[in-house]
Amino acid sequence: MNRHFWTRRRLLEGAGLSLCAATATRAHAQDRRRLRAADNQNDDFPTVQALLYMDRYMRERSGNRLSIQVFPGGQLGEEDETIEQTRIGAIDLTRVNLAPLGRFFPACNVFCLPFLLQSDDHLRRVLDAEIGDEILQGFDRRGLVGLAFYEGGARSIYNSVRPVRTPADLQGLRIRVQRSDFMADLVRAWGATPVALSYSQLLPALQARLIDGAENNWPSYVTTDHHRAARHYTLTEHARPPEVLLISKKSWDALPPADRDLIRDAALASRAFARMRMREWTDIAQEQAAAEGAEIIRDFDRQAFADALAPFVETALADPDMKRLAGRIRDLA
Ligand code: GTR
Repeated sequence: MNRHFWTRRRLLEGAGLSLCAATATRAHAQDRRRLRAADNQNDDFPTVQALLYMDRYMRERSGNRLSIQVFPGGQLGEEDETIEQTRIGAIDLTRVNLAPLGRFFPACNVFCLPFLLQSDDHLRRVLDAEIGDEILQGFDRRGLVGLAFYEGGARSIYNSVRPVRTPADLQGLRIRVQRSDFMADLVRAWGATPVALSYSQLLPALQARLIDGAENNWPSYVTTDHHRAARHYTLTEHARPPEVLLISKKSWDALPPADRDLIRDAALASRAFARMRMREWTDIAQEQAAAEGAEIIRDFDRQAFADALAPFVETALADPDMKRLAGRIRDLA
């Protein structure tokens, strides 16, 4: 027997197990999948942390075969762009706010209907049940699969010019809004001038006084440093559009069912994690804003802000779908 052959055979027999393992590892490496995820918030923001949590969850349960590469800070583009890129499959996952999605999926605007959602608990009752599922399923129409909602917290108005206590104080102020016609109309109905600007351009625009203010939740106000540039924060809590995690239908359809199940499980687990983080960050952000000189305005006429928006709400509710949806949400208050 050819010595070389004999040695090889012995080697192969003796190392039978590790050979199998090696083959398996090769197969493993072949179907290894690293999904690319976009988020426009900074590294330690709850939504980005939730994506990183999801990555760990998937790695642990797939033996490192399935993972997520997270691109925070708008590296892959502004929300409009990442929605589109995800639709066409250039990005696998994107975490975005529901307000900019309202242009493509009008039902999302219901979360921006002023003063409709009363609290985080109310929002949770909506998102964790039928309405939430319907909205998630609605993304299928345009090449997206809705995986989970993350809470966004309540949005309030802030500016660098003066303390705002009535809608009259907003007259003439240039207030930045997300790319959302709905939000632009809302701000206009208060007498301010809406300016649609991307999230990343907002701080320089505030600093250069190109705009006077914006509206956002506590963690966004502080993690972006807006609280230093626009220190009057009026706790209007006028809208509560949540965040959503979407996966490209193209990426989704290319995955085996077991991987899809794992991704869904990971998304749900990350939702619980994000909630906890969001609560912590909301407290931290409030304290930090106050400690660093923001003026937090709690004593104002909330009703006057709601009254000023009555015609706007009436117009929005002229749409029967919106009216029905808003009614169902109100019933869960
Ligand atoms: C934040 C949200 C971002 C972005 C931002 C904005 O609350 O997390 O995704 O939508 O608001 O105002 O642009």
